[in-house]
Amino acid sequence: QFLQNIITHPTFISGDATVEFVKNHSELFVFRKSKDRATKLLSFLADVIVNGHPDVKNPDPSKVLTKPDFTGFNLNKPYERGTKDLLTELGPEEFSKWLRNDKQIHYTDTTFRDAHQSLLATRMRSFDMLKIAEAYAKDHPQTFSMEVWGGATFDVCLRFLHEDPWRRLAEIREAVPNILLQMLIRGSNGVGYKAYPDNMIESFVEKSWETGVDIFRIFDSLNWMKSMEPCINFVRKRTGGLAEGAICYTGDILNPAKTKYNLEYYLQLARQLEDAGAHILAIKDMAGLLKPYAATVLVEALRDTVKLPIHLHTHDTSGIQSATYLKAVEAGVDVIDVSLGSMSGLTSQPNFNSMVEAMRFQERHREFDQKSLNRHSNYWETVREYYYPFESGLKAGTAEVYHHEIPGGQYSNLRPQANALGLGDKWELIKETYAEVNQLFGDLVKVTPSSKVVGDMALYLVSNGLTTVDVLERGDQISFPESVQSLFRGDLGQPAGGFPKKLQAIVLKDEQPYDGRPNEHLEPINLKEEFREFQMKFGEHTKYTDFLSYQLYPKVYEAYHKHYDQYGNVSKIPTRLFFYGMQQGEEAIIDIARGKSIVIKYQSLGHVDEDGMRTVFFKLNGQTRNIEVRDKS
Ligand code: BTN
Ligand code: 3PY
Ligand code: ZN
Repeated sequence: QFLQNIITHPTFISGDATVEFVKNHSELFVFRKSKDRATKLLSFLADVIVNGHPDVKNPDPSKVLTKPDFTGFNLNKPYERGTKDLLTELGPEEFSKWLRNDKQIHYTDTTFRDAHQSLLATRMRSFDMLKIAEAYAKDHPQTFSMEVWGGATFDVCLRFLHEDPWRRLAEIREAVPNILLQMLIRGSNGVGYKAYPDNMIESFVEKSWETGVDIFRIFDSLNWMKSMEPCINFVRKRTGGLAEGAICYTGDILNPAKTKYNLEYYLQLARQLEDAGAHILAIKDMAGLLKPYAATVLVEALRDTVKLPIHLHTHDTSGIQSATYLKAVEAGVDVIDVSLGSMSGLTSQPNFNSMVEAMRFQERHREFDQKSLNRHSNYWETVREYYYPFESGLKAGTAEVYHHEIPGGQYSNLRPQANALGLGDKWELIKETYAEVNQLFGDLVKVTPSSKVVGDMALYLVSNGLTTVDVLERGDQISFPESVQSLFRGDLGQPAGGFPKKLQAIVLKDEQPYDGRPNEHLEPINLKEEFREFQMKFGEHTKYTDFLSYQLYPKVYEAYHKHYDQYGNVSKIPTRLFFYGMQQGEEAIIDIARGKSIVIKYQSLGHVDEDGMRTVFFKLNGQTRNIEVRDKS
C-alpha cells in the first residue's frame, strides 16, 4: 500500500521524481510494518501501564471505580417509532409545523454532548455512550432529540480521545435509529474556531447528515447573520434535516439600563433567521443568563413574532434555570434542553428527570417512565466517576454568572487553563477581568469562539499584571494575543454596533480591519483534487470524512492518524483501562469489532533495560504476548 502511494503519485508518474521528490515527500517512504489490531491495542495498554495516560496527570490510587449496574435494562424489545420516523414521513417543513402545534412539552437530551462538554471538559468517550445508547433509544422513544455531536466534541474526540468523531456519530446512529440526532455547528466556523471556505462547510454539512445528524443547531459567536445564512442554506439544499437557527442570548432584557441586547434586538434576529429559512428557532442561552421572568417575556414575544417552533437551551450555572424552563413552558416554548440527572446542573443543563416530574399532572406534561430515567441517570452516575480527573470543582450554583457571563462550556475549561499558567490563586481576579474585558470590547456576545478571545485577553492581562485601563492608556506598547488581533481584524465577523473604534486601532496598530465575510477572502477548496492528495499522503484506506477532519484540524488530524497507525481504534478499550491502565493479574475482554472479542491478561512488568525499554507481559487469547515500551519517567 505504501509502495502504491509512491507509484501513483503524479510527480512519480510524470517521470520527474528526483532526489528532491524523495526529500519533499519523506512521508511516502516510511515503510512501517503494520501490526495487527490486537497487538496495536496491547501496545496502547502497555504504554498506559508503564507511563500512565498523558491526559491524567495525578491519578488517585485510592479511587474505587465500580461497574454500572445493568440489571433492569432490557434490550430484547423493539425500537418504538420516534421523531426520526416522523421527520422521514413529513419532511422538514411539515415537521416544523407539527412541532409548533404539538401541545405537550418536548425534551432534548444533551447528555452525550453539552452535558459532558460543560462538566467533564468534553472527555466522555464513545465507549460509555455506546454501552447505553440502544437502551436509551428503546426506553425513551418519546424524546424529541439527542444532542450527540458538534461543538467542542469534534476537536476533543480527535485530539485527546484519539477517536474518529465520524465513527462515533455513525455508531450512535446505528444504536438510535428512531430519535432525532442533533449537532451544534458554529456557522461558517463549522466545528472549528475560524471561518472556513463555504464549499468545505457545505460538504461537511452534507456528510454530517449522511452519517447521522438530523438537526443542525446553527449559531454565530457574534449573532452575525452573514455567518449563519450560508449554513442554513446548506442544510436546506444538501440534507433532509432540520435547520435550527440560534439566537445567542446575553445580557438581561428586563434590565432597562442594558439597552444593547434588548427585546427588539432578539426579535429582529428571530425574523432574520425565519427569513433565512430556519425550520426551528433556538434560544441559545450558553451562560445561563435568561432569568425566569425574562423567559416569559422573550418566549411570548418570539411566539408572536415568528411562526417557527421554539427550542430553548440553557446552562444551570446560577442554579435557577429550571424555574426559567417552567416560565418558558407556560409561555409556549416547544422544546427544552435537559440532561439526565447525574449529568445535570451547575454548568450543564437542568435535570431531565426532575423537569419531567415538575410537569407531571400539568397540561403540557409528556409522559416518561421515571424509573427508567433514573436507571439511566444511575448508569451515568457510576460512569462519571471514571472521569474524575476532568471535573471542574465547581460545587454550587453561583449568581456571579450574571456579572462575568462566562458560558457553561468555557467555565470548566478556563479554570484548568488558569491553573496551567500558574494563575490558580488568581481565579477571582480572572473572573473579574473577564467581565472588564467584555466591557472594554464593547459588550460582546460571548460563546465559542468569541468567548475564547475574551478569556485569552483576561488571562493575558492577569498574567502580565495589566488592567483594562493600561490597555487604553499605553496599548501601543502592548502586543496583543493573536486571537485578540484576529477578532478586531474581523476574522470572527462583526458584532452588533461594530467594534469600539479607539480600541480597534490600539489592537491592530498599522493593520486595516475588514467588515465583509471572512470566507469571502477564502478560495473554494478543490475538494476532489485535495482529497486525492490527502489519500496520497495518508493512505488509500482513509475516508472522505477523514479528509474533512483534516481540513478542519490539519495538525490534530495528523497526530490522530499517527496514533491510529500505532495503536489502532482505541475507542473500543473500556474507559477504566484507557485512562488508568490494567492491574497486574487483571483480565479484560475487549470487543474490537462486531462479534469479535479478544481476551487480554496483564501478567507482569519487566525492569527498565539499558535502552530505557521495559517489557510488559500479556496473555492474548491465552497466548503469551510481550510488548516493549519506552519508560518515559
Ligand atoms: C470494566 O470496567 O473493566 C468493564 C466492565 C464494565 C463496563 C462498564 S461499561 C461503562 C463503564 N466504562 C468502563 O470502562 N467500564 C464500565
Ligand atoms: C460550542 O460551540 O462548543 C458551544 O457549546 C457553545 O456553547
Ligand atoms: Zn450549551
